Amino acid sequence: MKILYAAAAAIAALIAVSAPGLHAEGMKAGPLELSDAWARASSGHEGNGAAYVTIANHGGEADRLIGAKSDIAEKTEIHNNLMEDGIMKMRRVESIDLLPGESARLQPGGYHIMFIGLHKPLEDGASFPLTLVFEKGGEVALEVPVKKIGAGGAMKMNH
Ligand SMILES: [Cu+2]
Repeated sequence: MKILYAAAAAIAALIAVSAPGLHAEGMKAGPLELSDAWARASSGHEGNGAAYVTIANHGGEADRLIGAKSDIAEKTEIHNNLMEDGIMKMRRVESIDLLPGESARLQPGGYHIMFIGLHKPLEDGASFPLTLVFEKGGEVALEVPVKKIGAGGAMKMNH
């Protein structure tokens, strides 16, 4: 199954590179479908970055996102944003549940893939490879386009 996933990821990466405008179409990896992957462009002095993706589980069994890997930063972690004493804080989490028939949406203000210690800024219009690790689905590689911070996206990041 691993080989199938790798092939699907390679094809999806090719599509992402050749047609950067086509990101509404999800990328299938077994019962999982990844769509709307993007990362926030970082400014020059910012050491951290974040990426977002929607993960749909079309299968009959639950799976879990248990990790993420990239070589753009010293550490790549799964995080969640939580409101604590009226302040938005981020916490590292071990996993994100992917229930059958449901979608987990990683988005600003909620779950995200965190890059700690970026080797270089994430520039608008660029893209980079990210590998998501699933408990049952194994490793799935995708290409993440970098986009400018949108309106309302300037959330303070407190670790
Ligand atoms: Cu974070």
